[in-house]
Amino acid sequence: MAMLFPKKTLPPTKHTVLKNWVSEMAVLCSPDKIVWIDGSEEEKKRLEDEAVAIGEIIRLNQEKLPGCFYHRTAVNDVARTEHLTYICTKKKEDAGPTNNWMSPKDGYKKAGTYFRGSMKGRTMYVVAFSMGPVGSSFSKIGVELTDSIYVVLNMRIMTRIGQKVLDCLGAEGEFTKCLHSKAELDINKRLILHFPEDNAIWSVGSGYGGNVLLGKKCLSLRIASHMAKREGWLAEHMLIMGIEEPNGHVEYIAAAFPSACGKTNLAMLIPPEGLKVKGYKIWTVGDDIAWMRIDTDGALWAINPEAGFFGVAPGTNSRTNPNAMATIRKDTIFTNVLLKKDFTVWWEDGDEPPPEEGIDWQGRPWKPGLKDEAGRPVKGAHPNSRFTAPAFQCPSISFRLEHHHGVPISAIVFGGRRAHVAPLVYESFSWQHGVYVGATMASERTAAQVGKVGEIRRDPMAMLPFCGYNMGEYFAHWLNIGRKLEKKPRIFHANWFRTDEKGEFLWPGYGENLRVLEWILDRCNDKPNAVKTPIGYVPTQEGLDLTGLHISKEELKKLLEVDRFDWIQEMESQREFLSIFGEDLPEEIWKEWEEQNKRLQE
Ligand code: O2Y
Ligand code: MN
Repeated sequence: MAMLFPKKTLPPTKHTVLKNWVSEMAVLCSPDKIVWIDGSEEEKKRLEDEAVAIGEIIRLNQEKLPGCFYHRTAVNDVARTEHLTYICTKKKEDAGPTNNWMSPKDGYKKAGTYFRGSMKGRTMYVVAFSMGPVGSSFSKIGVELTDSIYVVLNMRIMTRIGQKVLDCLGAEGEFTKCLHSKAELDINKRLILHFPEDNAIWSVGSGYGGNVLLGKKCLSLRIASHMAKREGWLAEHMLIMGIEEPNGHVEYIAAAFPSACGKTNLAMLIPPEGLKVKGYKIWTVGDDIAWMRIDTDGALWAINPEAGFFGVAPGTNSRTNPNAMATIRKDTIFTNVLLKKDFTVWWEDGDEPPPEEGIDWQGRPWKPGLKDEAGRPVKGAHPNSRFTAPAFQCPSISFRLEHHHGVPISAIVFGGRRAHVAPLVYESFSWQHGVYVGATMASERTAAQVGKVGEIRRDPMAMLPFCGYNMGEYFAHWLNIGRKLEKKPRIFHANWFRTDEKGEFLWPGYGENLRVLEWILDRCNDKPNAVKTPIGYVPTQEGLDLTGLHISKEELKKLLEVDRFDWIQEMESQREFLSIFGEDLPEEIWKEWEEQNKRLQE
């Protein structure tokens, strides 16, 4: 069904499949207008002015926060909605036991009813974007159709967009078809659907973050993990950072932690005083996603497909993350934080004391000490409020972010938030053992999360919400990659959150985590500063450089302890979890589980 484009907005591409698809989606959504995004500065200015005029964003104090804007989402639309997120494959088993599944036919039909006519009175923006540097053979192109200027402005920061991407796509290039409409912002008519077999994403009824910036979790993890399985690479929920050693050599690590474990802080770490004298420097390549492949040298190389940070505001301050604070001083979009009278922003656990008054994330007047009807404190900023900021503004950004080839990975770190059981750090015995460690990693629920405090949530490789196919097959894919790698990164597990009997953290975290990374790099260089335990190699008492830290011998012992009693219980919990995958779980993972269980019983 061809639709005529108004002359002014002639599609700036010769890609017939793309043009036909845009026409077809326009017929479905009935926008008043179609605008092809070129990515220019003039266009940015125009979109900002228009979004301000219609109240979609608020211009912040341009003297104090140049180029910054404020956005509030609907009250029921403040986080990813995992229960409305589906993998739509022909066969249910291809989505696996950990994903919501819908058939493609049902998915298109159900979401189609929500999309029909949803853009009446609105503009459909056509945003061509590249995940990864434009033109790199490791990058992937997507085109997002959206009726939200907020989405366009965020995509502009988080990805590379516009004419240069359309040019790179040419007349026949492959792209992911991403359709988004806020529609009625009705949670009962919200769906985030992934069609890996069609290379398509449909998101409707939301205007927030991970649900609508379709290049991020939807394309770069769910769709990309499916592509990666087919094409022989890895799409992972990992930060990438470079550690410049005292001799000037930079080693890169990739690390996977579940959401809310401080990934952004770790990626932008500043060396603590005690280690700074040694001459370490940290280079941030990415804070959330890593695409990794085996290169011709037989090593694992990674790119960060994103170009910006979509970080949580509350808790971000000059102590926890000075680099993030420097990054968001200009050209940043703030979402759901508190708006101050002088049109600057505030959030809980930031740098400043609460303002005397402000407008909270729900648009209501707020002042410190405010309580709701039930007597509970009312927060000024939503706990999941965000900043969207360009990566190049980060003082620790690595020039390799724009490097087409990426960076070689020396170590992979899996981590979780465990008050007990998991030591501060340990090294797996082999790639296969490391995959088992990643497959069984877990976090305990904190008071800040919904559910029972302390409850264990297994989150393999931090990919549970993001793996676009059967996770049993995903583990098999990891094992296969290991078989092909000639220079395998070593695999570690870290836990910054171990507590003492009083519930106090034993490890100071933040910049001090570099001491653990230093040990990890020592291990990659075969330093014998480790002792063998049933679960892997743990630092010797002298293995970590603790210069300038006040940690007693007892505390260090507790931090590094592998308690057999706790671990035997842990193994039972792991067995229960692994059983979910039935026949799809590779036998190598069971073998690693059994051998570790045996070592613990000995
Ligand atoms: O709540 C959202 O929509 C965003 S979630 C998110 C954002 C940036 C990086 N990681 C995450 C995550 O949940 O892992
Ligand atoms: Mn994430």
